Amino acid sequence: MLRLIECLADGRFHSGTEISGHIGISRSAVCKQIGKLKECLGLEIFSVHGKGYRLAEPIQLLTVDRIRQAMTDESLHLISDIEIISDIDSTNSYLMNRVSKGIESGHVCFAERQTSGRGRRGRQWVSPFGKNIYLSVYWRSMLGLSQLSGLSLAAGASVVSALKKAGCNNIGLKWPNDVLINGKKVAGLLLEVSGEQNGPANVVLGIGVNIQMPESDAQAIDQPWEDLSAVMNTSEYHRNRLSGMVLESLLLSLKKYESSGLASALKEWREHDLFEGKQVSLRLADKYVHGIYRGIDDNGALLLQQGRHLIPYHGGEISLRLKS
Ligand code: BT5
Repeated sequence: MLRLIECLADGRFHSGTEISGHIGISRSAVCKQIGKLKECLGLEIFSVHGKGYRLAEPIQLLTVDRIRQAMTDESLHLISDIEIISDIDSTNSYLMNRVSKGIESGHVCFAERQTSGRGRRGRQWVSPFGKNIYLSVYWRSMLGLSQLSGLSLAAGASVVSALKKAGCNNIGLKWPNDVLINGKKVAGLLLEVSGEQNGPANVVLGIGVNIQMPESDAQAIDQPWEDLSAVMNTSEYHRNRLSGMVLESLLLSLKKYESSGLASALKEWREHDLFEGKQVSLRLADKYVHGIYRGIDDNGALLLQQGRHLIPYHGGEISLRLKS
């Protein structure tokens, strides 16, 4: 089916005869596969008598070569393997499963679509085909589990810097792991770790970035969302190029964290913190607490000013909302 998508990727009309010649299947097989693309991958495809088939929107498919071209040697040598999978439940789940079967640190997995993309605590990550970035990296860390709690903060800060370099404005961070544009969520990070309390640990770091989210898929997102195409020219910045830039920043932040922990990313995180000084509510396991958000401490804990007290709140069952 990928070859068929490649034929249609430019968003122009292609006749059944042309496609069947190109991928070496009969015209009736082309017709059947078009049906499958619509049904299984949720792609919108127009078929017009006498003209053929065309995708409602062009698609920039991911390729390993193009992703690598967008990266520098410094990050490329941290990669042991890159896989691009068309259709998968979740790139994080995939790598978590592969860890027990033995993969090398620096194993990277991209997907064109996720059928069960995951956020934290069982939440869903909406992941339609061919439009956004869904990426996970496996990293073998020498640090202990407790030392890794600040890693998703460090990675989030580095991704924001990379997207800013690509020309994306009005972008910043919401504790602990959300990237927002114009106050709406454009990307999220999911860190999963297993291993020994004092190290080593297996780390799978996943990120989803919306590049061009179709409205029809976005209906499943239950909070304000944004995509990069709203604030930058994403046809100039090809999906492969953005994927390479995001992957590079993730890999370099993993490497840097290994030697200096969160300390090296604190300045960057604080510069991009969107909530400083705002009245917020924190949802804890069993209650809400309210106060003024005062940024993060050196361990990455959220600081909430309640009256004259400055109280640190650590990850876990906390979610941050602007106080309504
Ligand atoms: C996150 O969780 O933000 C982490 C998302 C990580 C996704 C990547 S994709 C590659 C890798 N493989 C995976 O399976 N996951 C990772 P959390 O903070 O729990 O936020 C989840 C919430 O974000 C949902 O409950 C929705 O409200 C919202 N959401 C879901 N899909 C979204 C999207 N595409 N864009 C913006 N917001 C979304």
